[in-house]
Amino acid sequence: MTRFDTITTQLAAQAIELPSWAFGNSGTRFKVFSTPGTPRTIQEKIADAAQVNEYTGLAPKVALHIPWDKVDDYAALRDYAGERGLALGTVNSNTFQDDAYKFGSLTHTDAAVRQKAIDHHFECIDIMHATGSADLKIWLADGTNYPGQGDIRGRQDRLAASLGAIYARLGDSQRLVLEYKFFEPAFYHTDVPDWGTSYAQVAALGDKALVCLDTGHHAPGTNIEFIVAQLLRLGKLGSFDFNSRFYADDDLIVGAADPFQLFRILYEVIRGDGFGPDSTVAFMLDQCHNVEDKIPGQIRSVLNVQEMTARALLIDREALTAAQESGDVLGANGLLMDAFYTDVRGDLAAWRESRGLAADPMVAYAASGYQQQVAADRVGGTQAGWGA
Ligand code: AOS
Ligand code: ZN
Ligand code: ZN
Repeated sequence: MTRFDTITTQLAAQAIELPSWAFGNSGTRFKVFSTPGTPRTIQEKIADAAQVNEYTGLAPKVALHIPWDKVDDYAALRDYAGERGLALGTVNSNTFQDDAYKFGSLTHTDAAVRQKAIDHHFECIDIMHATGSADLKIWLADGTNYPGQGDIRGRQDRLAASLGAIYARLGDSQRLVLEYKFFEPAFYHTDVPDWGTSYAQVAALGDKALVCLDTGHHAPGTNIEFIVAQLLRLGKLGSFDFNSRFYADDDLIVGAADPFQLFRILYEVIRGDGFGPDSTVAFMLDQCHNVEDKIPGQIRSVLNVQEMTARALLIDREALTAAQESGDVLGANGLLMDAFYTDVRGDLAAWRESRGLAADPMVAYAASGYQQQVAADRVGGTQAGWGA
């Protein structure tokens, strides 16, 4: 197996983008619990995200959600983040909370509604220019609940036209990533249900349009690493929304439900050159913390990604190829499992310390007193956005 000390340069380059909404209160349709110290503003969310980066060295960017994170002065917000060692990352659009979008946004039959949704994306692109963000992420709630409710083919055509208008507005160094999801809030069909549809739509747009893969948006049993391999092969994997699911779009801590799946995904990312200094694949979290503390929840999440990345980097790829090509089924499987079963926590802790970071970021954060301080300072933390 590959030695840990040979993978540290690769590990040092890892960067994971945090979602601003992970720091706000969130929940289910049954109850939104609040936690003491929840941020009241985007500035406070950024301050909390800076804590995650301070203790892990893994999270130098924060993704924004418009309109939840709307401010008057985005350049000032960029400076505010910069002073805390962070950059502003992906801008997430929102066409799922206005009454006008009840029957669709970019796919709506009414041109005026489509234009409203397109204009919202133009606004997001303007914001990206001010924040220095590279990616516009589009996730659509568009879909239908009943067979016959909508013209599923016509909606695809209107989606293509709307995306074309948005794409034409992108700056040279900006990208559009289109996220797919096979259910919810619509249940009979969604307009971007799977990677194939997202791929078909973005391929028609051009090089600056790519697919966003949210790990929680697949049916149980889906071989997600295969999708990763295929999209990388096609040069169309733009970004990840990492999270865990047990049943639906749970948005739980990445690596919590199935660390082995995360390991397999990361192996295909590494193998397909989706990881490393030359990679253009953005690693993002798309999570919410309903009952656990949010900052430690995010710290645990980025550490889980780091840990599984380390294990995936340990795979002896040469030996694996040799075993695969010689038909050594169990030998090949054994090489993969050896790396997966390797406990890298001790090595990672020692390596962190050698870089001036805390050996155990969870413990160091808990001991810092930040949580108690914000709980005392902040009164009336706001919801992340859902059901607001
Ligand atoms: C929704 O299910 C998606 O996963 C999104 O990525 C969404 O944009 C995110 O939850 C913030 O709105
Ligand atoms: Zn997502
Ligand atoms: Zn989701």
